[in-house]
Amino acid sequence: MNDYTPTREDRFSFGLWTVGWEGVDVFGGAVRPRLDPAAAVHKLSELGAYGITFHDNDVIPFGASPSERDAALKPFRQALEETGLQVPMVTTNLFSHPVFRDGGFTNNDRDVRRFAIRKAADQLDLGAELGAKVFVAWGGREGAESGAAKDIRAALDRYKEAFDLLGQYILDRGYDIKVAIEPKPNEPRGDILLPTIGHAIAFINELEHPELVGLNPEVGHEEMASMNYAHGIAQALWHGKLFHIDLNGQTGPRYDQDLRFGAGNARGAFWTVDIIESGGYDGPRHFDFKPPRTEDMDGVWASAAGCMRNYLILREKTAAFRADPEVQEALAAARLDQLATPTAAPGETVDSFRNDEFDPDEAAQRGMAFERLDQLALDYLYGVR
Ligand SMILES: [Mn+2]
Repeated sequence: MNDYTPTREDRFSFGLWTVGWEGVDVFGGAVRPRLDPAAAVHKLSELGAYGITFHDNDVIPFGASPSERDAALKPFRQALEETGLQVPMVTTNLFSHPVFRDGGFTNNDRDVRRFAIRKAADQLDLGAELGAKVFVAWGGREGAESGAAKDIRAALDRYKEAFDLLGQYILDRGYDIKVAIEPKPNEPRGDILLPTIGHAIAFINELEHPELVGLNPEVGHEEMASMNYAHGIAQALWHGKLFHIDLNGQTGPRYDQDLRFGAGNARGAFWTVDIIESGGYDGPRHFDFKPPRTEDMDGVWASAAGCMRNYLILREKTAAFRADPEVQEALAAARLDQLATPTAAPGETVDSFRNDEFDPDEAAQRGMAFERLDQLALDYLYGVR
């Protein structure tokens, strides 16, 4: 029996802001002390993670002078060297400081937009230096609460302009970094631009360098919009756009819960691991969760360990499900092989099968046998198979 102990080969990574969340929410202040970034690196390494990710201001205070910046980075870099922990992804905080009250890249104030792009470029420089391959762009403040205050078409022009400028910056500097947009429907803004995976994919197609930009879909963000996360990342894979993932837990369309991965919608988590493991995604298994405010630091680390443990449990269960001969048989009964077969044979046109013999009434009698197949999956999930 597997004891579900993570190793670096599992490629688990955590945002510094996840285990470092002090518990400040809309209704209350901090419940935990600030977590030293270097200490977070050591503890995550000890727990079996291979990577840590961060927003610029998770490590470097906003507005730091060059010497303050170096001083803040020094112990963090040293901890990375000591542990061998990787920095596979970096991101920029364009939402906390009051200057971003109306967002960064789509702020109505042009001066703020220019500042936001400079701030993102600075973090691209640092990410490149630390070996990051992905730059996540979560536009949490890019949105509105009211109507006329935001001209959505103009805002999308500015959003595109920001990604075009940063894409050119990446090319000019020769950085081996791709950008991953993280959709979210709302919170903190009443309505956020690029609210779902689908909106973001359509937007990327309008960019100057669409090849540099893909997605970082988060479980909770899609489920807040009542979307099916596994379907969403499957579509992102289909477009070749799944550049990164944010794993966590959510219970339906409510506030962004950021539960540890595997908590919340457990059935959704099963299919999420199934598609990640079988769909060709080869990036980090990154957790973006918030250890609840109820927890002290021991609880924080228990929560982080739980993310990895749940992933490994589900990885084992989904692999067993896929390998089960009875499942193979149920997949065939559900005609998955037919779905994988092109509707037209090579060279056929619509006219080729215009006169096919077909009895709709007879075909209408065929059940799809999906329930038996799904129950086999639930038997694995519930631990009885
Ligand atoms: Mn979230």
